Amino acid sequence: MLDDKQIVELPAGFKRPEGIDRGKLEGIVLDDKDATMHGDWRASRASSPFLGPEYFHDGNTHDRKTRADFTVGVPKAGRYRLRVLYPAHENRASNTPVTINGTTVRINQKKAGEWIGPLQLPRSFTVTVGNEGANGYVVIDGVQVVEVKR
Ligand SMILES: [Ca+2]
Repeated sequence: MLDDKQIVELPAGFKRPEGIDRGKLEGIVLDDKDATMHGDWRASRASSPFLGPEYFHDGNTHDRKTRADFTVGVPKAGRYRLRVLYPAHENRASNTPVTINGTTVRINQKKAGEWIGPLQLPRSFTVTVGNEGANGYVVIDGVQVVEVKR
């Protein structure tokens, strides 16, 4: 039996049952760890499902300094739709700002990730999730980008 105080390390490659396997998602999928994070992001696993080992939230600070920049590379310029991945919850912001290649839209994180687009995008672009003006927790778990074929 394990002592209560003992910390159990999960073996490398172990997948938590509530986690999303990025290999099963369509398109290009970045995890939060692939982003360049600025400010005060806090790791959590309290809500599920989530991608990879965890997700991050901003502590509901709407401090305007906490943001994450996902640099996305796609095979060719074209039309893509994308969504920010996060476990939805009632305490999330309903107006989280997401800036894609310079254009800002607001997403409702109380509900599961809605697709944004299709957008005409270059081979490399940035998806920034910030917390300026947010009215609840801003949460990042990953970004999914899917080509829109005619
Ligand atoms: Ca994640």
